[in-house]
Amino acid sequence: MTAMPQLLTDLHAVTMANNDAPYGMIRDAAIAVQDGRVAWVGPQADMPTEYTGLDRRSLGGRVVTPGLIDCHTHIVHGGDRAVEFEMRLNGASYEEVARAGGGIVSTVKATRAASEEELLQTALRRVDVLIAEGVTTIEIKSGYGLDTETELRMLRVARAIADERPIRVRTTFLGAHATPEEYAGRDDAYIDELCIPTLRAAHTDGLVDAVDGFCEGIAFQPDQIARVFDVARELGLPVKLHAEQLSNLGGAKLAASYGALSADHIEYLDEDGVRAMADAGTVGVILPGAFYTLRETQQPPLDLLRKHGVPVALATDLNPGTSPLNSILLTMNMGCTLFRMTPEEALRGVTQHAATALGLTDLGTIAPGQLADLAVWDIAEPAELSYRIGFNPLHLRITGDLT
Ligand code: DI6
Ligand code: FE
Repeated sequence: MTAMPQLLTDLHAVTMANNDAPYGMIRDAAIAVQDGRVAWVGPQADMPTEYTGLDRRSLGGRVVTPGLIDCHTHIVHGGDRAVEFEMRLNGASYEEVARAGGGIVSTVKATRAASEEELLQTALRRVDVLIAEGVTTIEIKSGYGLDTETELRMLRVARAIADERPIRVRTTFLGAHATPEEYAGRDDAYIDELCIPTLRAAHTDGLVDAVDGFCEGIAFQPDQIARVFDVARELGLPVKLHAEQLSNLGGAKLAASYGALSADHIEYLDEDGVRAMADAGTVGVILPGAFYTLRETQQPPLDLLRKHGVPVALATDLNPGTSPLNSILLTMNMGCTLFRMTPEEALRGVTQHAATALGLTDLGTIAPGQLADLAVWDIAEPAELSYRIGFNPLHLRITGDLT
């Protein structure tokens, strides 16, 4: 479908493109949109005459940013873990919670039991909350099925979300998330006999945009992740990794050696790993929701990431266990308050750098040729997006060629 060309006027463009101004800000700007892409952006007074005849829409002096991108979610899953949350706060030990069927296995059980339609409807309620905050692109992982049928079902639901709502979806295969009960004590067999064949099947069905794993003492070892990544490479799929969340197993370095799009969590990342990420162009994805929920105290090494020029993204990690965080705006606030990111870094983390973490080159900035995914805000300064807690100033969301 070809959208009508449009001229957005009377706005302040927070382009996040690399011009000399903070935030790539252009005040008193206009944006020309043609065929769902930005045709021109600049000071309204300098607008080329070829655009002056387009259908005008005044934005009344509001601030326009790129549409926000949540580059790490587990938004498709069955059930929730509220009772487990309550048990723990009433003093139950980890073992007691596990004996009562809690933890990641409870989400696997609930996800396996849920129909495709149930998974879709529950995910859409969460997606709609993000859409209301100006999110226009979302990444969605599998990883709560851990059997072939349910992993494929999760990925089909993730794809279906893009048919149900005007949002772009990138799918990530996360079969290497945990070992299911039926393979207890046989992690290697799970990887070789179930995870990898399921990845191949999901790829054959066109359901996979990237491949992820959970590299951790309580999950999979680097050599097991490497076997999954070898298959991803063979299939031509980019990789990313949950790395250095609870300990340092050298996951980020491993991921970088496969040219990973991103290494995520990274609280325990060291300078060696940061260097490897810088060399490979791997984005560091910071997930304050999991840090907060787990009451972690080890800070991700932002100064080292800055020193070596590693782009940093921010995401919700929206999942029922360690990050029931359904807000990209609160995620930005947490990035600033918990980790001392600047509001500009936080906004870059959910726009330009989030796009890079997903391998998307035509999203995340407002510039000629980019998809015209935009968020229009009732604010005067971009820092307000990170500053307020529990306040949503979205005025309007525009999604390029999507309807
Ligand atoms: N990182 C985490 O913290 C979890 N998964 C992951 O990759 C936990 C997921 C869960 O508890 O459901
Ligand atoms: Fe995660």
